[in-house]
Amino acid sequence: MSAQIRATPAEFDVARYRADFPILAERIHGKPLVYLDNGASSQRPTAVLDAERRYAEHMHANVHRGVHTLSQRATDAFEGARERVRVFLNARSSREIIFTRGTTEAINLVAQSYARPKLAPGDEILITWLEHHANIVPWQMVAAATGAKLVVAPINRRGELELEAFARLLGERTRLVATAHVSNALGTVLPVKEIVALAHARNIPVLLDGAQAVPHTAVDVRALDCDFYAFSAHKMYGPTGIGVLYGRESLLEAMPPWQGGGDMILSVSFTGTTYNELPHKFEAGTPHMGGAVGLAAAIDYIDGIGLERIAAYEHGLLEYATERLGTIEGLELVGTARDKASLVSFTLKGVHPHDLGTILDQSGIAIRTGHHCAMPVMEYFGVPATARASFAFYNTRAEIDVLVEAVAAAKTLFG
Ligand code: 7TS
Repeated sequence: MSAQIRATPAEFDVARYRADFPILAERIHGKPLVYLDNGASSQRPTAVLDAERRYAEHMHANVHRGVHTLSQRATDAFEGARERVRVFLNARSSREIIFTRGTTEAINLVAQSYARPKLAPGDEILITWLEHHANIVPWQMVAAATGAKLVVAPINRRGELELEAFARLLGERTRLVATAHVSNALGTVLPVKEIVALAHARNIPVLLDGAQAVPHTAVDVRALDCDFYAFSAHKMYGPTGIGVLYGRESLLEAMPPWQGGGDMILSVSFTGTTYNELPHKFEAGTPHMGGAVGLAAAIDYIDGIGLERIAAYEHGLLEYATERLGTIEGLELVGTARDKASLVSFTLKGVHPHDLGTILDQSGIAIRTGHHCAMPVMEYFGVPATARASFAFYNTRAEIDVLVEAVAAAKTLFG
């Protein structure tokens, strides 16, 4: 991610931050854990674990329904977390913050509740070639149900979106643009401000999949001017099972609920049901209150370090890893965008990524191998899979050295 501030390791007290993450002290096969699978799920600091535990020990009851003290505490904690997310995203109102199970559910909500009722045969949804399956399949599903078409904007060999081609694909029939903010398979940072401006010039709303962006960069939904923004807590040092859909209030207001049940209604009778107000209209059933509290704690934790400093430090890790991995013969980077978040995807001649992943695990190194739920990206680059090391601010150059040595050793073994 482009960084204005350059933080050297000396200015960024990574040892101190590492101490906040108990799991980083684990040993795997007798070796210190080198956790480089943050793109799949990041680890949780004590501050988050403590917040979840405090909630369970002192606040838990069901929300929005009891008059008893614990129910009020739980409601306050849950709604407090919503307000924390609002501030984090700089949204205008907490009515625009919907808690979901994660990015996947947030995108499905927009697909089913915003897109599906609007789409007619021949209408188009525009995505890009580098999307995670979570930002492909929900659109294929609504397209199949409505006769709409999925249109895919191309990328180039560096793994960057071809912005001019994207602009040309915005047409009379485009009803929605849905694109990643940062690609999980390649690390590419997309020019989301330009994307939004191009789409808005034609009155087309834009959904941004921010799953891989929020841990690495400050997101301001008002500055981005996007209409929907989705992310998961578990990729930003929070718990699993909780995520967020930000939606522009005027759009959310006009959308029908997508799941029915408790909490999303004001009154129910057999002659008709009145739906609750935003954001509750989209939160049927008992939500993941402990998760929301954990997410708020993760936001506090990240803010305490500063996303600018995190981005700058991680940028250093990315540059170091790119340079060092580049010295290994037969290693090819997949995804070399000029603006990249801190992950490296690569192939190694003669070694299948899955074998590489298994060998690295023997050295205590956790990376992800496979198609990264982005099969069209693999198809584009003509590879079945890649190995991916994705960095967090708690990773170090010494860990990258361990990775590079283990990859080089694997190459010797197989090569
Ligand atoms: N969008 C992007 C860009 C993602 O990277 C992911 C998860 C999702 C959506 C789905 O998020 P979820 O929390 O709802 O599952 N990406 C990955 C990954 O890269 N490796 O494992 C999961």
